[in-house]
Amino acid sequence: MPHTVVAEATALSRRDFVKVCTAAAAAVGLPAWAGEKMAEQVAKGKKPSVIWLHYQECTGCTESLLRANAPGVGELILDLISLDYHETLAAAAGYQFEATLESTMKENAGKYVLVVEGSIPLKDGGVYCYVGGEKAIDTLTRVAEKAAAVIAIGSCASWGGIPSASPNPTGAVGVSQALKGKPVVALPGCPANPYNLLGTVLQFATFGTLPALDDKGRPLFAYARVIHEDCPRRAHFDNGRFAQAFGDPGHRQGWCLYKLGCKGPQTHANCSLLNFCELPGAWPIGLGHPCIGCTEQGIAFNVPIHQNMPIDKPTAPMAYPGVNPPQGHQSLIAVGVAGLVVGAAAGAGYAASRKLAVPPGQGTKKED
Ligand code: FSX
Ligand code: SF4
Ligand code: F3S
Repeated sequence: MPHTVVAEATALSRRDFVKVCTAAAAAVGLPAWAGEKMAEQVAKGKKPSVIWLHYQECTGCTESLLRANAPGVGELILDLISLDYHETLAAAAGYQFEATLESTMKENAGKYVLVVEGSIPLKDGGVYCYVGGEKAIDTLTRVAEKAAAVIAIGSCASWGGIPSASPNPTGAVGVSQALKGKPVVALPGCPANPYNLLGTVLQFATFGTLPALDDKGRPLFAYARVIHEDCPRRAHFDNGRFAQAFGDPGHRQGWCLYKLGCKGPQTHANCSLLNFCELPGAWPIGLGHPCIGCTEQGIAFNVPIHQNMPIDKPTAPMAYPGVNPPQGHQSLIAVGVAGLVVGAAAGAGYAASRKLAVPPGQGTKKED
């Protein structure tokens, strides 16, 4: 067996593990029994081997995975897979570590999952990024050839991200552009939301299949809706209450950030429902910053942060997520299930509308 670089042991009892798997399955839109089935597979030692390659990026995707609370998304993912090669987390180094890549590929040919973090430079023959003495594009092509599935984590790996911003000095592209003809699951986000890796891994490890994707290779369970549809500040948007400047009274009261350049109306992502680090409110809009469209090629690092976006869905939803989400620590289970409930309610319109009135003399109309 290849050397496993990340410890597999966790402090979770089997009962807790089944519980967390079930909640995680629900959070990412899989049936609850998928979590139970996954826990059974893990008990039988059936974990997919994963090779994780790093190229041009900031390592924020790995960092956000590791910064979750316990029992966290990161811990759960590391329980569901056998992470056999990961350049950031490896204890080994040099030739010994590079040998792990070769042995993992050999022993799991056609069965391993390749996760790529970071963009791939193609300009000037790809000379701008070498790892272990080999060009990024060469290692990527070689490792992807024998992979059962390829996952691009983060915006850099999905479509080039920050390294591809104009003037794109290295000719940085995403994995699907570098590997012509190979299906790639893209999980954009800068960093990617760890839940989206969890959902993809859960499905692959349990059923051996990949989630349904949109035309950009993004799983529909996470990227089918724009943030504006599920934003906790949406009631303020629909009632014309906008922050006009950072730090003004509207901003301090949590009003809509549209006029500060929020890209939520055009950005497909689920960070409004499944926040980062499993902390309610830990996402850009939750912290008072407009969305910069980090999951969208053509918006993030392209459209100026404070430029206003067109509105395609002007009609108010049937129900709003709460405008004052609870703050502080919350468990994976609570966040996952809350995310599912909010998503279902907002999507299906079961709950009563909670439109708020504009306080006299405050707020502005949308068209202002
Ligand atoms: Fe890119 Fe991931 Fe942004 Fe960083 O590595 S998506 S620069 S947060 O972390 O690839
Ligand atoms: Fe939320 Fe931005 Fe839409 Fe306002 S414009 S409701 S802050 S997504
Ligand atoms: Fe990214 Fe916007 Fe969410 S910047 S993390 S898609 S709020």
